[in-house]
Amino acid sequence: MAELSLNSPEVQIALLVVVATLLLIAVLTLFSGGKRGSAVLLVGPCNGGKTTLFYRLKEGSAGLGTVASMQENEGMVQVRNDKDRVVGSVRVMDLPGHPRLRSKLEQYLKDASAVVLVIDSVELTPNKTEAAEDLFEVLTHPTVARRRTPVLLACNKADLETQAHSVDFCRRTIEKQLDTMRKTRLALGGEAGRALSALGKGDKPLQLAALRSPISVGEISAEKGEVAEVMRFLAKMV
Ligand SMILES: Nc1nc2c(ncn2[C@@H]2O[C@H](COP(=O)(O)OP(=O)(O)OP(=O)(O)O)[C@@H](O)[C@H]2O)c(=O)[nH]1
Ligand SMILES: [Mg+2]
Repeated sequence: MAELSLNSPEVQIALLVVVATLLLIAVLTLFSGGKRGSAVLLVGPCNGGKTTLFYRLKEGSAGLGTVASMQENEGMVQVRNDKDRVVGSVRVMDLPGHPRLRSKLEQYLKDASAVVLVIDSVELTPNKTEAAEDLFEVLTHPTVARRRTPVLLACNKADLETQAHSVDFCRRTIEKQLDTMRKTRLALGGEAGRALSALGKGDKPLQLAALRSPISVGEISAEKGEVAEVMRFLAKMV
């Protein structure tokens, strides 16, 4: 059998094929956003109902959600389809809403497979700035922007029917607030490291439906166990 040397055309072609394949894999990985994160994050202003939702999803009960969280809760949640059949499980993290405890959000977003922004649809107006700030942090996070991490805007406390704002009102309010925030931040500059382009070009009013990360909006009641919108969202992750 003839010996193959590095200079032989067969070896050089084989090497070329290997290098080209590796390059192709690297480019595909880069453009598909790299690996998906491993946890679904529950974020949002204080009192929105994150911890209540966390226990509802994890244990089927409302838990002790009356105390402001001082630290994260983490657990596995069984995901069920519309026929109530278990289709998998996801790791869920409930983060404290208090601004002083929110500094870890940056870190957690690096490993998020999805984000649920829980807002109180009764107390929306006093909390809209904080809610939009959270959404801003999430959407302009470089990893979220690169991976197009899905986001669910969960309008909670829908059981308080006469006081709760409609899903559409919640969406429009957050959209408007985020638009204002984007304008201010663009004008101020100094947002080094943030993927501001994830919020569009700034030449027309911001629309949640047109952003890079897919954003859905749903009405829930964590307390009453009406969390089908969240389950449907989680089912897309498994
Ligand atoms: N009516 C109603 N009340 C709810 C619902 N979900 C949560 N709550 C109440 O809202 C309050 C705050 O709930 P939490 O789950 O502690 O809120 P949180 O977002 O975890 O708050 P922080 O930990 O401070 O960020 C509690 O009194 C809950 O009982 C809901 O769907 N309906
Ligand atoms: Mg909490």
